[in-house]
Amino acid sequence: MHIVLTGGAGFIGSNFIKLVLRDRPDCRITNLDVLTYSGNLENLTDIENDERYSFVKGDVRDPEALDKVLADADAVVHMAAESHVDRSIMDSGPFVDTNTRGTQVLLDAWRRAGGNDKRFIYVSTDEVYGSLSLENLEIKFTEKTPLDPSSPYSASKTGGDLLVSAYFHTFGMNVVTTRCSNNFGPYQFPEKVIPLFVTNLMDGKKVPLYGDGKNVRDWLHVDDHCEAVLAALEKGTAGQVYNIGGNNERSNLELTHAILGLMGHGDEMIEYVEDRLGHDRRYAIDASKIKSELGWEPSRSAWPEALEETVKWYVDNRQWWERVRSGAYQSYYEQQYGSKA
Ligand code: NAD
Ligand code: TDX
Repeated sequence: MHIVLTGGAGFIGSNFIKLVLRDRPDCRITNLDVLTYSGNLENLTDIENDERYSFVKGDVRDPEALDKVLADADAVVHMAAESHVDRSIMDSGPFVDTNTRGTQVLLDAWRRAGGNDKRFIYVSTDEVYGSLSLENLEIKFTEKTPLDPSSPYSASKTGGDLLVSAYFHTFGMNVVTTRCSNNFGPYQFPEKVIPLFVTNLMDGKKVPLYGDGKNVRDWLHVDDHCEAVLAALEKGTAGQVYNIGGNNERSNLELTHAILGLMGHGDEMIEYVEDRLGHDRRYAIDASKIKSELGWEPSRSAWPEALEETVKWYVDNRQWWERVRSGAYQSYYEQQYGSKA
């Protein structure tokens, strides 16, 4: 099988490529990525010479580039996106353009390439469901929960999500959508909370905790997520949505204390800062459908072991994140955190 993956130079995409090359000897994978600030080919140096892997620098909004790369593909896994909520609050334009319009351009190109009956996976997010309250912790997002996104990021992902659904209903396209919770693991861009906090502490800086720190996220190891995407690719039913979660709900304060503990620091390193605008209070995933229908459940997200292993990866790979930070990311980082942390 020849898979075209979009966004494979990013955090989840680069981990997905390694998983496919390791666990699916019969698969070839082509990585189409335009290399924005978060796309980093250094994430792939250990497999770049594998003859089953190839890289094409290209944009999901560019129909000509897509026509070339999709010509002999058997499946598409669409991960390319602008992915950081805080950036979408600063400037939503690139989010709508890549996450919504880019998905439409890609869907049309896949149909032109004869892909209507071949699998197309859209990697969506739990953020399309909006926010849950802290009042009743029994309530979780199911695939039937109405879409109610609250940030420009999640609205732009919802645009893509709805287009994928429309292409199933209109053209009978062979699409499957996955909606996962917060990923953690190696090679995550150090703007996201876990690598940001670990790298700040390594630099002797405080960690900027938004608001009261009581917001809750469901933490999923990236390897678990990639396994679930592979299950959806191979066994999912066309037109269906599958929620993917780690059964691992933690408040940001709990997460922060765990990171501080692992790194030998106390509460004095927390700096409570102004809350994120429109900050979603709680995400929680009911992943029973993917377990019962596709036989997937998380096996790598166990807490605190998985967090400890991830923290260690950033501690051991200072060169990686220093290089990442010194690029285009630097001015954003200073603008966002320079005076705060
Ligand atoms: P990331 O920001 O690390 O990587 C995104 C990749 O997409 C980068 O390599 C970037 O260069 C590429 N890209 C961006 N715009 C592009 C364009 N126009 N054309 C081609 N390539 C482009 O993001 P990530 O955390 O790896 O997320 C991957 C996907 O998973 C996204 O669709 C995101 O919405 C979704 N997701 C992420 C999480 C999470 O916790 N990280 C959770 C749920 C869903
Ligand atoms: O400096 C910070 N301080 C802080 O308290 C940052 C960057 C974050 N936070 C809080 C905000 C969130 O409640 O930590 C939590 C996690 O924040 P992010 O790492 O920015 O992730 P989130 O906004 O939850 O979104 C992530 O998960 C869903 C990904 O970035 C999305 O791409 C994915 O769809």
